[in-house]
Formats: sequence, C-alpha cells, structure tokens
Amino acid sequence: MTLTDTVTSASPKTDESRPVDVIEWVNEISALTSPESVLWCDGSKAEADELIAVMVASGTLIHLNPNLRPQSYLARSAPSDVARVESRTFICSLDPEDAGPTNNWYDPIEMKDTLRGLAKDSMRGRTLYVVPFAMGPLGSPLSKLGVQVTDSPYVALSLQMMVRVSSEVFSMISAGASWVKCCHTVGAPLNAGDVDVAWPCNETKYISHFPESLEIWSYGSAYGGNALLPKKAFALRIASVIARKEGWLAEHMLLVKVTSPEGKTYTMAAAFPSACGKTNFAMMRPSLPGWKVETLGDDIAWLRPGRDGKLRAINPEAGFFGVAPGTSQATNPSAMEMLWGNTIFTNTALTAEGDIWWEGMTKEAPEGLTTWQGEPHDKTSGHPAAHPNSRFAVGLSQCPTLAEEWDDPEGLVVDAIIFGGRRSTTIPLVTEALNWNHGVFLGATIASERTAAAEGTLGEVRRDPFAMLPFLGYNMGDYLAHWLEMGNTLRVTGRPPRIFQVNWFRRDANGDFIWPGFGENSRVIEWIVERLEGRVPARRTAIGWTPESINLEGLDLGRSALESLLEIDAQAVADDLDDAETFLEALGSRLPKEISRQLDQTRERLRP
Ligand code: OXD
Ligand code: MN
Repeated sequence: MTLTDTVTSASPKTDESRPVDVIEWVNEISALTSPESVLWCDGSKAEADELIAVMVASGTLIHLNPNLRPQSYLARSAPSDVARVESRTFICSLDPEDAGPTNNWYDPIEMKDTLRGLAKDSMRGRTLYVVPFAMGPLGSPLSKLGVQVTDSPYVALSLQMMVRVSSEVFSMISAGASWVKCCHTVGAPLNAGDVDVAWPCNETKYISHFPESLEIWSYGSAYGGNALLPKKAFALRIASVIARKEGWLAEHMLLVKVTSPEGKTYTMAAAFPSACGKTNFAMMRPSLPGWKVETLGDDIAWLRPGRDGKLRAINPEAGFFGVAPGTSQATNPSAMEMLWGNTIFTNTALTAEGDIWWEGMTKEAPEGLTTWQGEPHDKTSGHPAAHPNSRFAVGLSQCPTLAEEWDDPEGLVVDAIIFGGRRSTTIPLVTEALNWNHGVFLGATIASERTAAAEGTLGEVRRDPFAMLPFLGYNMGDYLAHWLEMGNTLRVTGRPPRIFQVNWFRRDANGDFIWPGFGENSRVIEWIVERLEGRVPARRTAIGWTPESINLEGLDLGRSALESLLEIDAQAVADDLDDAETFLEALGSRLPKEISRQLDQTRERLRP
C-alpha cells in the first residue's frame, strides 16, 4: 500500500477512538489550509517506513550507506531555514505585560487574523498529518498531551523520534484530558503541475504561542524548534505557563542520574544556555574511577512536587535533537555510539562513501565531501562542510547511557539543580548557593558568551536567566517570583534540592581554557555529591560556597590553575552585578523584591 492509499482509505472513515474536539479542530484547519489529503498518524514502524519512502522518492531524504549507517537518512534544508528564529517567535497573550519585556508580544486576535490569512490554502497539494503525542510517560501525573498537525512529512517523521506518538493519546483526550493544539505549515502550497522542492518552506516565518488558549501556530519553517512544536514551543513556552498555574516548573534542563563509587544515586537537573555542551554533560563518561553518569534527558525537564512532597523530574521528550558539529569520540563517545543507525541527520556533510561527517568529528576533513548545501567541499574555502547548527534526531532508547528510570511515570527525586554558562572570567568552576532564594538569584543572573556560530559580537555576554530567555511563555519577573514560591512550597512539603553554579569555560591569560571539561567534569560532580552528603567543608564567599579543594588526582593541572578556576575577583563580580542589575531592572515592577534583596546582599558581602 502506498502512503496515498493509506491517506484516502483511512481519512474519511470515522475512527471511534478519535475525540470529537480533535476531529472538529482538524476539520477546521483542513478547511482553511485545503490539503490534498489527511493522514492520522499512530507512531507505528509501518508509518515511519511509509514516510521515509515518500521522502526518499521526493528527494527530501538521502538514504545513507546502509553498511555504514543503517536505516539512516540525511535531509538538507533550504539555506534560509537553518535555525530557530527568535525574532519571529511571538508570545500572544491578551495582556502584553503577561509576555513581558523579554518576549516579542503580539496581539492574539491580530496574530490569528494574520496567520489565518497566511495559512489559507497553504497546504494545497500536500498531505496534512495529524500527530497525537504525549510529553512524558503515557498516564504519568507529570505528563501532558498534544496534537500537532503538519504538512511536512519530515516533521511528522521527526516527531516519531522526538516524542511519544501514539493513538492512545486520543483515548485519553476522549476521556477528558486536556491537550495543546499545535498547528504547523511550511507555507508552500503546490499548484497543479508544480514540481516540489526537497525542503519546502517560506521566507515569511511566524512561531506564535497563545498561552490563554494553549495553542501554537507555526508558519514558514520546517527546522528544529520552529517546527517540532512539542519541543521548545510546547514543552517550554506553553508548558511554563501551565506549570506556573499548576505549581510546577518547565525548564531548559538536562537530567542525569549519578552513582557514586559507594553505590549511592543522585538526580541532577542542569540548565545551560544553548551551545554550552548540555548533550555532552547528559552523556558524560566520568574520568573518575567508580563514578557513573546515566542519561535521562539532554534538553528539557519538567519538575513537580510528587505525592511525597519531594521535587520530582521527568524528561518530557523521547529523543534527542542534538547539535552535530563538535561531537566526536573525544567529546561524546556515547553520542557517537548512539548514532550508529536509525538516525535522521539534517544539514551535515555527506562523505564519498555515503556516510555523514561534520566539523570536529575527526581532525581532518575526509576527501570527497559534499557540503550541507549539496556542493563539493573545498577544504581551502574556509567554509564548513556541515552547517554549524546541523543536527541529529534519534530516539532516547538508542542512548547507551540511558538510565533505566527514564520512563518512570513518578519521575526521579531531584537532589541538585545546577546552573551554568560560558564565561571566560568572573564565575568560578563551581559554587553552591547559600540557600534556595540565593540559588534562584544565581539562576536569574546566568549569562553566557556568544560563540562564533551565533549571531552577535563574539565574546559578548548575554544575560539568559535560567537559560530560558528564548523559551519562556510569560513575564520573566513573574517567572522569578514563581521560582521563589516553589521554594516556599518545597520547604513545607519536603526539602528543596540544593542549587549549584558551574563554569567549565574559564580562560587563562593566553586565552586558553583552564579546565579540561567533558569527563573531567565528574570531579565537580564528586564535590557536589560530597556537599550533598555533608562530607566536605567549603569556603563561604560573597557569591556562595566554593570548594576548599577539588580532586585533581591523575589530572595534569596544578594547584595554581585550580586557584585561578576558583578565584573570585571582587571588582569583576561587582561589574557583573551591575550588568545583571541593568538586565533585571528592565523587568520593572514585576521583578520580585527578593531578587533585588539578593543583589544588595551580594554587594554587601563583597565589601572588604
Ligand atoms: C536547542 C537550543 O536547540 O537550546 O536545544 O537552542
Ligand atoms: Mn536547548
């Protein structure tokens, strides 16, 4: 049976399990966008095979050499559709104050009008896929449901790798569960006789969120977070709004389980801005003997007080959409192992043998590469062969370090929350917050330097509270207040996790990184665990508790290097506080007083 047969035979007949309100919504979108056919997806292997067959035939997917990379495919995007577009991402709350000064606000009624105008007949000649999905284990008290409609088979297939796609979701919606509407179109209708392109999209793009009606509309892009709506749009922007109402947290955090040599286990959730190595941390192979780090998630965590009152976390996703360049045997051997096959790559280079390659995978680029744009690679050109934001999409189950609890509906009790950023100076290797509110202040003042791959001035420090700046669905000031409030709740029901701040990226006078990072970060994890177990004293400084020492055994790093890593330069910290204050003051009256108080107290502690 071809995909088209499936479409025409399956669509008109009413499936009893399909909820009436989902059918009505799909009919409404379908009447607006005029697709050629409608396909209700179920997440099965047969469906994935059909989607792949359609895309290989249309040229959207290149079948990689099955002897080198079984069941794996490469997609090449349009050159203008290669990353999340923050400038085209909108929060359309009724009151602009509810979006706050850190978001692009747009009037919801006007936005709906604009989108309806753009979406009119936008799916002409295409199939509309209806994808029901769960964020988190099906039936877990921490999970949420959604349905994405999309006219991109690439997106429909990627969703199968990234989230739990299942028609069981329909039964749960029929039984009354709430769900988020995710409407996506690439905005590239096909008229009779038109020849399709490999990566249809539109130069006009809108990624619009309607927090009051729990809806997302995405127009014009098929790339990553713009189009895979369960990820940043639902699991962070919309979920953060739901979480505030319901008393939990939707965070841009990796989630790991750490086992000490004594066999004690700890769950850690860590927030880092984009391009700080979250995926590498999530799959860390500790250099310290006897330690184990197991993966639960690399990008998003939902944290909620459980029935026992303790803060519990799940990863709402079921796959990775990782940045490829820089991933290698040295930086992330587990990821390299995980990508053995069954993977969709986007915008990587293609080798002469039909395998993928990206900058950093090996020292030297192989001969005969084809670039992400499908051209022969000229090594002397200075242009990378893979796009700096090229990606792999793969299911969690392929991760060799996956923790067995990854699908536990109760989630894991969080012992430590870690904040980090990319800072050449000022921020020590590791600090422990003095208490929950001080930890919230540390999260509120996270900043990270722009890397060469990102827009903006190299090295410029961008404030990115909780690494949520592009991902928060409501007012940043209200968000900080919510974090403070969560501390109050957890103090009553249980014990809030301890909060830490790390910085792997401090540089010496020559501009070289002082800390080796990657598996050696286990030395910092060891210190964190020792703190949790109350086994090591620490130095109380103006910005929190810092180590008296870190285990450097077997590492070619002297005491003086460690001192530089832990150094607190009072002037640099004071300047950093001024910068943080300027950022925070822009939140106006919604900035919690407690955050200003934490800032004042830090300044006071800095005084000689
Ligand atoms: C991501 C990001 O793609 O944070 O995960 O930008
Ligand atoms: Mn991310």
